[in-house]
Amino acid sequence: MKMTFRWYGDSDPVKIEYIKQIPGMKGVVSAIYDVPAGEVWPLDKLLNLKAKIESAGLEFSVVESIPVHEDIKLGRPNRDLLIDNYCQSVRNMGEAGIPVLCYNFMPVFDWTRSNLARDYGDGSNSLSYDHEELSKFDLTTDFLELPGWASSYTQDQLNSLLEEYKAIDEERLWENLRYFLERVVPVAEESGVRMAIHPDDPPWSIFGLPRIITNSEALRRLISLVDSPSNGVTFCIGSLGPDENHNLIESIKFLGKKDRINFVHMRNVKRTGGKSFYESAHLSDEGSLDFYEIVKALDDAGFQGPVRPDHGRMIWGETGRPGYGLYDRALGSTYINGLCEAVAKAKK
Ligand SMILES: [Mn+2]
Repeated sequence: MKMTFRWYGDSDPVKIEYIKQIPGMKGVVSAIYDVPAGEVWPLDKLLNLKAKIESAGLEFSVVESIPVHEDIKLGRPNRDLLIDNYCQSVRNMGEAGIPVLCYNFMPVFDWTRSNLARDYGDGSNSLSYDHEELSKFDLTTDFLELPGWASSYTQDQLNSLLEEYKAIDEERLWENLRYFLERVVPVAEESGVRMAIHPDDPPWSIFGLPRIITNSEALRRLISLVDSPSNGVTFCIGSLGPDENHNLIESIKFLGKKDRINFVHMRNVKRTGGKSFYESAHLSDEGSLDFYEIVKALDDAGFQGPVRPDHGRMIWGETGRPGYGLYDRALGSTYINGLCEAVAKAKK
Protein backbone atom coordinates (compact mmCIF):
# COMPACT_ATOMS: atom_id res chain seq x y z
CA MET A 1 0.00 0.00 0.00
CA LYS A 2 1.11 3.49 -0.68
CA MET A 3 0.39 6.00 2.12
CA THR A 4 -1.22 9.26 1.02
CA PHE A 5 -2.82 12.28 2.72
CA ARG A 6 -5.65 14.55 1.69
CA TRP A 7 -4.63 18.15 1.15
CA TYR A 8 -7.02 21.00 0.30
CA GLY A 9 -4.41 23.11 -1.47
CA ASP A 10 -3.05 26.50 -0.44
CA SER A 11 -6.13 27.36 1.65
CA ASP A 12 -5.65 24.23 3.80
CA PRO A 13 -4.44 25.11 7.33
CA VAL A 14 -2.31 21.95 7.05
CA LYS A 15 0.84 22.90 5.17
CA ILE A 16 2.13 20.51 2.53
CA GLU A 17 5.61 20.60 4.16
CA TYR A 18 4.04 19.18 7.33
CA ILE A 19 2.47 16.35 5.34
CA LYS A 20 5.87 15.46 3.93
CA GLN A 21 7.26 15.28 7.50
CA ILE A 22 4.93 12.37 8.40
CA PRO A 23 7.01 9.16 8.29
CA GLY A 24 6.34 7.00 5.24
CA MET A 25 4.19 9.60 3.49
CA LYS A 26 4.35 9.14 -0.29
CA GLY A 27 1.55 11.02 -1.94
CA VAL A 28 -1.19 13.61 -1.82
CA VAL A 29 -4.90 13.38 -2.55
CA SER A 30 -6.24 16.70 -3.78
CA ALA A 31 -8.55 18.54 -6.14
CA ILE A 32 -9.13 21.77 -8.04
CA TYR A 33 -11.57 23.83 -5.99
CA ASP A 34 -12.21 26.86 -8.19
CA VAL A 35 -13.90 25.21 -11.17
CA PRO A 36 -17.73 25.18 -10.94
CA ALA A 37 -19.36 21.72 -10.87
CA GLY A 38 -20.00 20.49 -14.41
CA GLU A 39 -17.16 22.40 -16.08
CA VAL A 40 -13.92 20.94 -17.47
CA TRP A 41 -10.90 20.86 -15.17
CA PRO A 42 -8.20 22.57 -17.24
CA LEU A 43 -4.96 20.70 -17.82
CA ASP A 44 -2.83 23.66 -16.73
CA LYS A 45 -4.53 23.83 -13.32
CA LEU A 46 -3.89 20.11 -12.79
CA LEU A 47 -0.26 20.52 -13.87
CA ASN A 48 0.24 23.50 -11.54
CA LEU A 49 -1.15 21.60 -8.57
CA LYS A 50 0.96 18.59 -9.48
CA ALA A 51 4.10 20.73 -9.66
CA LYS A 52 3.36 22.19 -6.22
CA ILE A 53 2.90 18.71 -4.73
CA GLU A 54 6.03 17.36 -6.39
CA SER A 55 8.14 20.28 -5.27
CA ALA A 56 7.27 19.24 -1.69
CA GLY A 57 8.71 15.79 -2.47
CA LEU A 58 5.35 14.02 -2.78
CA GLU A 59 3.39 12.61 -5.70
CA PHE A 60 -0.11 13.56 -6.84
CA SER A 61 -1.65 10.13 -6.31
CA VAL A 62 -5.41 10.67 -6.42
CA VAL A 63 -7.93 13.29 -7.47
CA GLU A 64 -10.69 13.44 -4.84
CA SER A 65 -13.13 14.35 -6.22
CA ILE A 66 -14.38 15.67 -9.55
CA PRO A 67 -17.99 16.37 -8.52
CA VAL A 68 -20.70 14.65 -10.53
CA HIS A 69 -23.27 17.34 -11.40
CA GLU A 70 -26.75 16.77 -9.94
CA ASP A 71 -28.21 16.83 -13.47
CA ILE A 72 -26.25 13.65 -14.26
CA LYS A 73 -27.61 11.94 -11.15
CA LEU A 74 -31.11 13.18 -12.00
CA GLY A 75 -30.75 12.09 -15.65
CA ARG A 76 -31.79 15.51 -16.96
CA PRO A 77 -31.50 16.20 -20.73
CA ASN A 78 -28.31 18.26 -20.47
CA ARG A 79 -26.44 15.38 -18.87
CA ASP A 80 -24.73 14.46 -22.16
CA LEU A 81 -22.96 17.79 -22.29
CA LEU A 82 -21.98 17.50 -18.62
CA ILE A 83 -20.71 13.94 -19.17
CA ASP A 84 -18.64 15.16 -22.16
CA ASN A 85 -17.06 17.72 -19.83
CA TYR A 86 -16.43 15.05 -17.21
CA CYS A 87 -14.71 12.88 -19.85
CA GLN A 88 -12.49 15.80 -20.81
CA SER A 89 -11.49 16.31 -17.17
CA VAL A 90 -10.59 12.61 -17.00
CA ARG A 91 -8.51 12.92 -20.18
CA ASN A 92 -6.72 15.91 -18.65
CA MET A 93 -6.01 13.88 -15.52
CA GLY A 94 -4.49 11.15 -17.68
CA GLU A 95 -2.44 13.71 -19.55
CA ALA A 96 -1.16 15.09 -16.24
CA GLY A 97 -0.29 11.56 -15.12
CA ILE A 98 -2.65 11.34 -12.13
CA PRO A 99 -3.74 7.71 -11.95
CA VAL A 100 -6.80 7.51 -9.66
CA LEU A 101 -10.10 9.41 -9.51
CA CYS A 102 -12.28 9.17 -6.41
CA TYR A 103 -15.86 10.34 -6.97
CA ASN A 104 -19.29 9.69 -5.52
CA PHE A 105 -22.85 9.38 -6.72
CA MET A 106 -24.75 10.55 -3.62
CA PRO A 107 -27.76 12.80 -4.30
CA VAL A 108 -27.52 16.36 -2.91
CA PHE A 109 -25.31 15.61 0.12
CA ASP A 110 -22.27 13.45 0.40
CA TRP A 111 -21.11 12.72 3.95
CA THR A 112 -23.65 13.77 6.56
CA ARG A 113 -23.27 14.03 10.33
CA SER A 114 -25.45 15.25 13.17
CA ASN A 115 -22.50 16.66 15.13
CA LEU A 116 -19.16 17.90 13.79
CA ALA A 117 -17.48 18.16 17.19
CA ARG A 118 -18.79 15.51 19.57
CA ASP A 119 -16.89 15.56 22.86
CA TYR A 120 -14.64 12.51 22.89
CA GLY A 121 -14.42 12.63 26.68
CA ASP A 122 -10.79 13.66 26.96
CA GLY A 123 -10.80 17.20 25.59
CA SER A 124 -10.65 16.03 21.97
CA ASN A 125 -13.64 15.82 19.64
CA SER A 126 -14.79 14.07 16.48
CA LEU A 127 -17.71 13.83 14.08
CA SER A 128 -20.74 11.75 14.97
CA TYR A 129 -24.01 10.61 13.47
CA ASP A 130 -27.29 9.94 15.21
CA HIS A 131 -29.99 8.77 12.80
CA GLU A 132 -32.86 9.70 15.12
CA GLU A 133 -31.51 13.16 15.68
CA LEU A 134 -31.05 13.64 11.94
CA SER A 135 -34.55 12.35 11.19
CA LYS A 136 -36.10 15.01 13.45
CA PHE A 137 -34.54 17.62 11.26
CA ASP A 138 -36.85 19.34 8.71
CA LEU A 139 -34.63 20.00 5.70
CA THR A 140 -37.28 22.05 3.88
CA THR A 141 -37.24 24.75 6.57
CA ASP A 142 -34.10 24.25 8.66
CA PHE A 143 -31.50 23.37 6.05
CA LEU A 144 -29.16 26.14 7.16
CA GLU A 145 -28.84 24.39 10.53
CA LEU A 146 -27.56 21.14 9.03
CA PRO A 147 -23.96 20.67 10.23
CA GLY A 148 -21.43 21.23 7.47
CA TRP A 149 -23.72 22.01 4.54
CA ALA A 150 -25.13 25.49 5.05
CA SER A 151 -23.03 27.24 2.42
CA SER A 152 -23.79 24.73 -0.37
CA TYR A 153 -27.30 25.83 -1.36
CA THR A 154 -29.88 28.44 -0.48
CA GLN A 155 -33.02 27.06 1.16
CA ASP A 156 -34.96 27.63 -2.11
CA GLN A 157 -32.38 25.87 -4.28
CA LEU A 158 -32.39 22.93 -1.90
CA ASN A 159 -36.18 22.70 -1.90
CA SER A 160 -36.42 22.54 -5.68
CA LEU A 161 -33.66 19.92 -5.79
CA LEU A 162 -35.50 17.80 -3.21
CA GLU A 163 -38.66 18.16 -5.30
CA GLU A 164 -36.89 16.82 -8.38
CA TYR A 165 -35.48 13.85 -6.51
CA LYS A 166 -39.02 12.72 -5.66
CA ALA A 167 -39.09 11.20 -9.16
CA ILE A 168 -35.83 9.31 -8.65
CA ASP A 169 -36.00 6.01 -6.83
CA GLU A 170 -33.03 3.71 -6.29
CA GLU A 171 -33.46 1.88 -9.60
CA ARG A 172 -33.58 5.15 -11.53
CA LEU A 173 -30.43 6.27 -9.77
CA TRP A 174 -28.72 2.98 -10.70
CA GLU A 175 -29.78 3.52 -14.32
CA ASN A 176 -28.35 7.06 -14.27
CA LEU A 177 -25.11 5.76 -12.77
CA ARG A 178 -24.88 3.12 -15.48
CA TYR A 179 -25.47 5.74 -18.19
CA PHE A 180 -22.65 7.85 -16.71
CA LEU A 181 -20.18 4.98 -16.33
CA GLU A 182 -20.82 3.53 -19.79
CA ARG A 183 -19.58 6.82 -21.22
CA VAL A 184 -16.83 7.76 -18.77
CA VAL A 185 -15.14 4.42 -18.00
CA PRO A 186 -13.91 3.78 -21.59
CA VAL A 187 -12.35 7.26 -21.58
CA ALA A 188 -10.76 6.59 -18.19
CA GLU A 189 -9.37 3.29 -19.45
CA GLU A 190 -7.88 4.97 -22.54
CA SER A 191 -6.41 7.73 -20.36
CA GLY A 192 -4.79 5.41 -17.83
CA VAL A 193 -7.10 6.58 -15.04
CA ARG A 194 -8.78 4.28 -12.55
CA MET A 195 -12.14 5.48 -11.27
CA ALA A 196 -12.96 4.70 -7.67
CA ILE A 197 -16.50 5.32 -6.46
CA HIS A 198 -16.78 6.38 -2.84
CA PRO A 199 -19.49 4.57 -0.89
CA ASP A 200 -22.42 6.52 0.50
CA ASP A 201 -21.74 7.92 3.94
CA PRO A 202 -23.63 6.91 6.03
CA PRO A 203 -24.54 3.79 4.02
CA TRP A 204 -28.32 4.22 4.05
CA SER A 205 -30.97 6.63 2.81
CA ILE A 206 -31.19 10.02 4.55
CA PHE A 207 -34.00 12.57 4.26
CA GLY A 208 -35.84 10.20 1.91
CA LEU A 209 -33.16 10.61 -0.77
CA PRO A 210 -32.09 7.45 -2.61
CA ARG A 211 -28.64 6.11 -1.80
CA ILE A 212 -27.29 3.08 -3.63
CA ILE A 213 -23.59 2.47 -2.90
CA THR A 214 -24.23 1.10 0.54
CA ASN A 215 -23.29 -2.56 1.00
CA SER A 216 -21.56 -5.62 -0.39
CA GLU A 217 -24.33 -6.38 -2.89
CA ALA A 218 -24.18 -2.81 -4.19
CA LEU A 219 -20.40 -2.96 -4.67
CA ARG A 220 -20.80 -6.18 -6.66
CA ARG A 221 -23.50 -4.59 -8.79
CA LEU A 222 -21.39 -1.47 -9.34
CA ILE A 223 -18.41 -3.31 -10.79
CA SER A 224 -20.70 -5.36 -13.03
CA LEU A 225 -22.14 -2.21 -14.67
CA VAL A 226 -19.02 -1.80 -16.79
CA ASP A 227 -16.42 -4.54 -16.74
CA SER A 228 -13.10 -2.72 -16.50
CA PRO A 229 -10.37 -2.17 -13.90
CA SER A 230 -11.09 1.53 -14.49
CA ASN A 231 -14.51 0.95 -12.93
CA GLY A 232 -13.54 0.33 -9.32
CA VAL A 233 -14.10 1.33 -5.76
CA THR A 234 -12.73 3.58 -3.03
CA PHE A 235 -12.96 1.09 -0.21
CA CYS A 236 -13.84 3.51 2.61
CA ILE A 237 -14.11 1.38 5.71
CA GLY A 238 -15.45 4.25 7.82
CA SER A 239 -18.35 4.79 5.41
CA LEU A 240 -19.23 1.11 5.03
CA GLY A 241 -18.44 0.17 8.65
CA PRO A 242 -21.52 1.67 10.38
CA ASP A 243 -23.54 -1.18 8.82
CA GLU A 244 -22.79 -4.04 11.20
CA ASN A 245 -24.19 -6.58 8.71
CA HIS A 246 -21.54 -5.74 6.13
CA ASN A 247 -18.64 -8.19 6.28
CA LEU A 248 -15.86 -5.88 5.12
CA ILE A 249 -13.30 -8.69 4.91
CA GLU A 250 -15.49 -10.64 2.47
CA SER A 251 -15.96 -7.52 0.32
CA ILE A 252 -12.20 -6.91 0.26
CA LYS A 253 -11.63 -10.52 -0.85
CA PHE A 254 -14.23 -10.30 -3.59
CA LEU A 255 -13.24 -6.88 -4.94
CA GLY A 256 -9.52 -7.56 -4.51
CA LYS A 257 -9.69 -10.75 -6.53
CA LYS A 258 -11.25 -8.77 -9.37
CA ASP A 259 -8.69 -5.96 -9.04
CA ARG A 260 -11.38 -3.37 -8.39
CA ILE A 261 -10.09 -1.78 -5.20
CA ASN A 262 -8.48 1.35 -6.62
CA PHE A 263 -8.16 3.43 -3.45
CA VAL A 264 -8.63 2.86 0.28
CA HIS A 265 -9.84 5.21 3.04
CA MET A 266 -9.13 4.08 6.60
CA ARG A 267 -11.10 5.54 9.48
CA ASN A 268 -12.54 3.78 12.49
CA VAL A 269 -16.11 4.17 13.70
CA LYS A 270 -17.68 3.15 16.98
CA ARG A 271 -21.22 1.91 16.47
CA THR A 272 -23.42 3.13 19.29
CA GLY A 273 -26.63 1.25 18.55
CA GLY A 274 -29.31 1.65 15.91
CA LYS A 275 -28.06 3.68 13.00
CA SER A 276 -25.69 5.72 15.11
CA PHE A 277 -21.94 5.97 15.45
CA TYR A 278 -19.10 8.31 16.19
CA GLU A 279 -15.74 8.57 14.47
CA SER A 280 -13.14 7.10 16.80
CA ALA A 281 -9.37 7.13 16.86
CA HIS A 282 -7.95 4.76 14.25
CA LEU A 283 -6.70 2.16 16.76
CA SER A 284 -8.78 -1.05 16.58
CA ASP A 285 -9.51 -0.97 20.33
CA GLU A 286 -11.12 2.46 20.09
CA GLY A 287 -13.70 1.62 17.44
CA SER A 288 -15.80 -1.21 15.98
CA LEU A 289 -13.47 -2.06 13.08
CA ASP A 290 -10.43 -4.34 13.33
CA PHE A 291 -7.68 -2.50 11.47
CA TYR A 292 -5.26 -5.43 11.64
CA GLU A 293 -7.74 -7.77 9.94
CA ILE A 294 -8.52 -5.13 7.30
CA VAL A 295 -4.86 -4.41 6.49
CA LYS A 296 -4.19 -8.14 6.35
CA ALA A 297 -7.13 -8.75 4.00
CA LEU A 298 -5.95 -5.92 1.71
CA ASP A 299 -2.45 -7.36 1.70
CA ASP A 300 -3.74 -10.87 1.00
CA ALA A 301 -5.76 -9.42 -1.88
CA GLY A 302 -2.52 -8.01 -3.33
CA PHE A 303 -3.66 -4.41 -2.96
CA GLN A 304 -0.78 -2.05 -3.74
CA GLY A 305 -2.63 1.17 -4.46
CA PRO A 306 -3.03 4.39 -2.52
CA VAL A 307 -4.48 4.43 0.99
CA ARG A 308 -5.14 7.44 3.18
CA PRO A 309 -6.11 7.91 6.79
CA ASP A 310 -9.63 9.26 6.66
CA HIS A 311 -11.13 11.71 9.16
CA GLY A 312 -9.29 12.12 12.43
CA ARG A 313 -10.32 13.60 15.76
CA MET A 314 -9.35 17.14 16.70
CA ILE A 315 -6.65 16.67 19.31
CA TRP A 316 -3.94 18.70 21.06
CA GLY A 317 -5.97 21.89 20.72
CA GLU A 318 -5.90 21.89 16.94
CA THR A 319 -8.71 23.68 15.13
CA GLY A 320 -9.61 23.56 11.47
CA ARG A 321 -11.68 21.68 8.93
CA PRO A 322 -13.74 19.03 10.83
CA GLY A 323 -12.13 15.60 10.36
CA TYR A 324 -9.15 17.02 8.50
CA GLY A 325 -6.70 18.20 11.14
CA LEU A 326 -3.07 17.23 10.86
CA TYR A 327 -2.34 15.51 14.15
CA ASP A 328 -4.78 12.65 14.45
CA ARG A 329 -4.59 11.80 10.76
CA ALA A 330 -0.80 11.69 11.07
CA LEU A 331 -1.16 9.28 14.01
CA GLY A 332 -3.58 7.22 11.92
CA SER A 333 -1.22 6.93 8.97
CA THR A 334 1.66 5.92 11.24
CA TYR A 335 -0.49 3.25 12.86
CA ILE A 336 -1.59 1.90 9.46
CA ASN A 337 2.03 1.86 8.25
CA GLY A 338 2.95 -0.11 11.39
CA LEU A 339 0.25 -2.66 10.65
CA CYS A 340 1.46 -2.94 7.04
CA GLU A 341 5.02 -3.61 8.23
CA ALA A 342 3.82 -6.24 10.72
CA VAL A 343 1.63 -8.00 8.13
CA ALA A 344 4.45 -8.00 5.55
CA LYS A 345 7.06 -9.34 7.98
CA ALA A 346 4.74 -12.02 9.39
CA LYS A 347 4.61 -13.56 5.90
CA LYS A 348 8.38 -14.13 5.73
MN1 LIG B 1 -14.02 8.12 2.91
